[in-house]
Order: sequence, then structure tokens, then C-alpha cells
Amino acid sequence: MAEIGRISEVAGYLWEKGWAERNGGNISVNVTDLLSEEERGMPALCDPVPLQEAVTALCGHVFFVTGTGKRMRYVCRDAFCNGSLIRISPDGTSFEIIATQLIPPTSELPSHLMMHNYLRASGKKNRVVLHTHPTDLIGLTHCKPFLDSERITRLLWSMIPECRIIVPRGIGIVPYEIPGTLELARATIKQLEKHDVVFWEKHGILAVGDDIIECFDAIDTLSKSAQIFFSARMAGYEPEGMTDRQLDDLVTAFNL
Ligand code: 2HA
Ligand code: ZN
Repeated sequence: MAEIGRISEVAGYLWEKGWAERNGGNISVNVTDLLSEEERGMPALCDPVPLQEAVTALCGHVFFVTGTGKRMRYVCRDAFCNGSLIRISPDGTSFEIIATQLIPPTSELPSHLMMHNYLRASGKKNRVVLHTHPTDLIGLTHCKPFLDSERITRLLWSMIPECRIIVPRGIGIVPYEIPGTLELARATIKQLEKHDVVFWEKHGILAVGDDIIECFDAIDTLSKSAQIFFSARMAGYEPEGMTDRQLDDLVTAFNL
């Protein structure tokens, strides 16, 4: 499946960028529409695993999910030794691993599935949930004034025109929660109503999208903006940033 190649490609970028120390980050992609009926019906490799919360918009859907404790630097080399295909039960209350080996999914799976469930139920086409640990963007979340959606969005948009274009729905902020918890998932889902990229305070970034490469690109562009901001500050000056007018002109020029 070509999609697995694209997932591996992005896992490699996450590692190369230094955003994926140890087993940091996780990826899930809804591949249901990319599989034949026969592939979707593959026999299960394990008993059904109950989900804490039912995902009724995902009944029978198949996902590629990175494995728990697995490292992105190895996902990029061999996706199926470091992740698996899982299938949601017909009633949405459990999942089974169907291919290719018994690799248990990421501890963030219940959160990822709740997000996919929300996205599907609200008619969005997003198939990808990508979570990673970009050093510069996490750094920004350690500064209280930046834990404000409008303020951080305005700051990062204003560093480079592409940022306004590539992340048009801006950034959502989720105050610190314990990793892997349903509280974190619920708070994130609330932000996904307005944004495709969410910053988790002192932890990492979560992006949703229709395409894994584009999800990566959105985070990469935000990271570039953060680096421009930090380099200016380190050189001893406050970067001027684009004006409101310059940002608004992009909306008309690019139909945002
Ligand atoms: O998968 O990044 O948030 C490891 C994590 C948990
Ligand atoms: Zn994380």
C-alpha cells in the first residue's frame, strides 16, 4: 500500500527533525478507503480489545497505527515491524489487530480514535492524526502568555507568509494534561472544532488532516516560524512580524 510508504517517509522526517526522541509521538491513518473489501475482511490476529469509549462513526474502519513504545526512527525503516493495521468492530466498541504482526497500538490509541470518530461524525475528510514533539514549538508552550490561541497564532503567522497560508485555521491550545488520557483527548477534540493543529502545553503538537505529508508540512511550517522568532530574539531584537494588513492581504490573494 503506497500510503504505508508515505507514513514511513513522515516517520523518518520526525526523527531527522529531532521531534521524536525515544518513542515520542504517534501516528494513526484511516486506510479504510484504500483497501479492497477482501483486505478489510482479513482475519484477526488477536481477540477483540475493548475501547474505553465507543467510536460509532468508525464501525468496521481500518487504521494503520504506530505501535506502543515503538520508535519513529524504526517506523521509517519498517512500518509493519513498528505498527499494525487494526479494525474497529461492527458496533464500534472494540478493535482487533489484523496485519501484519501482533504489534499492540500506541497508548494514545483511544485518544486518536476519539479524534477520528469526532472528525468523521462531523463530516470532515481528515484521515490522519499525527502527534509529535517539536522542540521549538514545545518551548513556546512553556511561556504563559503564549498559551493563548489568538496570540500564538498571530505571532507564528506573522513570521513568514507561508504560515498564514499553510495553517489557515490557526492553532488551538490545550493546557497540560497527563499524556494518553481521555481528558487530553476531550480537550483536544474541543480545539479541533476550530483548528487543525493543537499545541499541548509542555508536551507536544497534534495535527489532523487528509494527508500525512500535509500534516507534517503544517507542523514544519509552524516550527520554521518559531525558529525565526527565536533566532531574532537570540540576536537581541524583537522581530517586527508582518502587519495585520499584510496578513489580511494573504486571505484575498490565496482565497483563505
Ligand atoms: O507515544 O508521545 O504522548 C509517546 C508519546 C505520548
Ligand atoms: Zn507525546
